[in-house]
Amino acid sequence: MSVAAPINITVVTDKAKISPVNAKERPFPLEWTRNIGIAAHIDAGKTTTTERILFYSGAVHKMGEVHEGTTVTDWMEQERERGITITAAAISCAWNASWGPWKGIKQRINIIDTPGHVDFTAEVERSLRVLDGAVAVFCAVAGVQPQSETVWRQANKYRVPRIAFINKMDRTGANFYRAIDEMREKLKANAHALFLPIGAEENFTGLIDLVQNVAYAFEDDTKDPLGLNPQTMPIPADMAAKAKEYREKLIEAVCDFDDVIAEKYLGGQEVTVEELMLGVRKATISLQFTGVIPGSAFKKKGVQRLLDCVVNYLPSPIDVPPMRGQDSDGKEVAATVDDKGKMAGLAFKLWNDPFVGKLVFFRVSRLVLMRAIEREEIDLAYSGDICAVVGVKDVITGDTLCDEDFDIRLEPPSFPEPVISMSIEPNSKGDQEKMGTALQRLVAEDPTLRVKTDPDTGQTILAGMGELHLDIIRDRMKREFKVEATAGKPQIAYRETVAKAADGEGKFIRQSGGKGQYGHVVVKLEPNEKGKGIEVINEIVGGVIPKEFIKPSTDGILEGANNGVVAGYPVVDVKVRIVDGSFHEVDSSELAFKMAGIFAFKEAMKKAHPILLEPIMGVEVTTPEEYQGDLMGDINRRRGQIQGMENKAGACIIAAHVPLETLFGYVTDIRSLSKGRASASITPSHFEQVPNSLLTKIVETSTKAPART
Ligand SMILES: Nc1nc2c(ncn2[C@@H]2O[C@H](COP(=O)(O)OP(=O)(O)OP(=O)(O)O)[C@@H](O)[C@H]2O)c(=O)[nH]1
Ligand SMILES: [Mg+2]
Repeated sequence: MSVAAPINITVVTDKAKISPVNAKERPFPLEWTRNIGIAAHIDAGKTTTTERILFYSGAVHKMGEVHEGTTVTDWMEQERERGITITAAAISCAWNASWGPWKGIKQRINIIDTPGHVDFTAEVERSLRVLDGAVAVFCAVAGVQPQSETVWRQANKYRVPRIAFINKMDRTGANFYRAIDEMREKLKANAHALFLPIGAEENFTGLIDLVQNVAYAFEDDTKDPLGLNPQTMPIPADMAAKAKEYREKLIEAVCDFDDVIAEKYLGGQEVTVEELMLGVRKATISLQFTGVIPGSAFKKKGVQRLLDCVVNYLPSPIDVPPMRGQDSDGKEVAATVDDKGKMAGLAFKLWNDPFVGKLVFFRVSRLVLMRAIEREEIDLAYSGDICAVVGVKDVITGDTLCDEDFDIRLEPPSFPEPVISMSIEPNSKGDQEKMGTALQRLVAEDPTLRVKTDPDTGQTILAGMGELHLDIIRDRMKREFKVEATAGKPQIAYRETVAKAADGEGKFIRQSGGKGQYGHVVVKLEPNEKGKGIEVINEIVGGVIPKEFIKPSTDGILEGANNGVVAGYPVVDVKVRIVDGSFHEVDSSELAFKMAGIFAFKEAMKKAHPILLEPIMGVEVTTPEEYQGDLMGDINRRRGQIQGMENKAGACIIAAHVPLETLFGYVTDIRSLSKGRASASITPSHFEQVPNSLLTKIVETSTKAPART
C-alpha cells in the first residue's frame, strides 16, 4: 500500500495555538474558516441545499424555496422568475459541528452557490478558482449528469478538494449506491460512502454515520416539520452488517493516505473514530478521495450532517497550497495566506450594482463583505476572505490587486469560447447610446460575453454560451439599463484555425514626400494546442525590430487574428513567432509595425491551410426505450455521432456528439418524436472542422462572431 505525500492538516482547537499568520483582531481564525462552493448539474438542488444550510446555521430565520422565488442566493429577478441560478452568489454563515475536534467551536463557512446551467459555466469556473473546497451535489435519481462531469473537471483543474452530497433521496427511483458507482465510472472519482441512507424514496428515514458508527433517525414531518431534531440512535440491527461492510471499505480506502490507519488496519486493530475522521480529512484534502453523503435538501434531511462534513473534512485556507502567480519576469511566486504578509487579491467577479456601481469581488490574501445581494460594509478584510470592493476602476476579471511592492500576477481563471452569436439592433437613437454603456458594463462582468460591430453591416453582434445566456443579457439590458432592442436569430459562433505551419511576411512602407511609414515583420505560424487561443512569441534577436515596435507588431497580429481568412471568424489555437523584420531610422512608427503585423499574420494564415471550426455539443438524451430507435436516427440526420448508450431506472440514455448548427429547436423536436417523454441535456464539448460540403454556404452567410478583445 502506498502512502501519499503528507498533507498539512491543522486541527487547532485552542485559540492560543492558532497560527501566527492570523491577525489578532480577526473574528474567525483561518483554521476555523471554510471557503466552499456548491456545484452541480442544473436542478440537482444546489440552491435548495444552500438555503437549508443558511437556515440550520441560523443565518436566515425562514427557509426559502426555489419554486416560490424566496431563496437568498437566487436574488436576481430573472433567477426568481425562472427558478434557476444565473449568477454565483456568495454568502456566509457559522456552523457548530455536532461532533469532531471542532465541536463547540463555531466555524465560519463562506459559501458560493453556483449555477448548473451550461450557459453560465463561467460562474462555476471563476468560483472554483478562488475556493478551497466544494460540495458536489448529485441527484439520487439521475446520478452523474453531463454538467456534473464538466463541473468535476473544472474542480480537478483548480485542484479543489470536494465531498459529494447525493440529494433528492426522497424521490422515486433514488439510488445512493448507483450514484456512487457512477461517480467512480464516469468521473473516475475514488468515491466512498461516509454515510449510508436508511431506506430510500418515501421511506428515507435516517442516516448511518460510518465514521462515528452511529445512526440518525429523522422525525416524522408532522412532529418536526423543519427537520431540526434528527435523533441519534444505535445502528439498526438489520443494517448492522451492511454498515460494517461499508465502514471496512472506507477504512481500507483511507489507508492509502494515513500510516496510522494503515498500520492498525493491517494489524487487525480497531481504528478509532478520531483516527478515521482525520484519515478522511487527509484523504479528501489530498484530492484523491471523495466522501459521499446521502440526503434530501427539499425534505430537510441530512443537511446538518453535510455541514458537519464541511467542517470536519474540507480544508481551511491554510490547509491548501497557496495561490500561485507569476512576477513580471514570469518566475513563479506564491501568495501565501498571511494577514501580516503582502496583499494580493484575485478579481474573480465583477458586478454592476444599481446603488453603489461597480463591485469587484476579490479573494483576498486582505473591504465590503457580501451577503448575496445585501451589502454589509466592512473596513478590513483578512487573508482567505472573499469580499467585494466598491469604486475600483479599470479592473477586469482575472486581474490581481496587490501591494505596490508585491510583484505578482495571480493565475487567472480561464473561460470557454462562445458558441452562439446574434445581432442586436437598438430601437431608437436614445437606445443606441444606452446600449453602448449597457454592453460595456455587461461585457466587463461576463468573460464569456463578447461584443463587436460587424464592419460590413455596422450591426452590433453579441456572442455567448447559448440561447439562454444571450436571452438573459437582453433581458438585463432592458430591465437594468432600460434599453429597448431587437435581436436577430441566433447564429453559430464559428472559429478558424490552421492545419499546418507556414511563414508570412508583412511590409507597410509608404514613402511619398514628408515623413514616410516603415514597418516590416516576418512571422512563423503553426497550430497550437486546443484551448490555447492565440499565442504570440517574440523571437527577435539583435534588434532587427527595435523593442518598442514589438508590442505594436504583436497587437497587429492579434488584430489580424480577430478576423480569419476563411470567413472572417476569430482565429484560435495558433502559435505565432515573430522571427524577423527590419526598420527605418526615421520612418518607422507604431502604426506601421501594427499594419505589418496584420499583413504578416494574414499572409501566413492563407498559406497554413486555414480551416473553419464549428462548436460540437455533448448531447445526452433520456428516453423510454420505445423511442430509442427514432431518436438515434434523428441524431444521425443531424450529423451526430453516438458515443454510448445505457439503461438507467427503466429509461434509455443516449450520449452523442452533435454539431450545434443542427440543434436549434432540438428539445421541442424530440418532445414531438417521443410524445413529450424524452428530455435532453446539451453541453458544449469541443470545436471540430466543418465538413467541406457545408463550407461554401457558411462562408457566404457569415456574420463574423466577435473575438476576445
Ligand atoms: N424531491 C426533491 N426535490 C428537490 C430536492 N432538492 C431540490 N429539489 C427541487 O429541485 C428543483 C431544483 O432545485 P434548485 O435548488 O433550484 O437546484 P439548483 O441545483 O440550484 O439549480 P440551478 O441553480 O438552476 O442549477 C427545485 O424545484 C427544488 O425544489 C430534494 O431533495 N428532493
Ligand atoms: Mg441554483
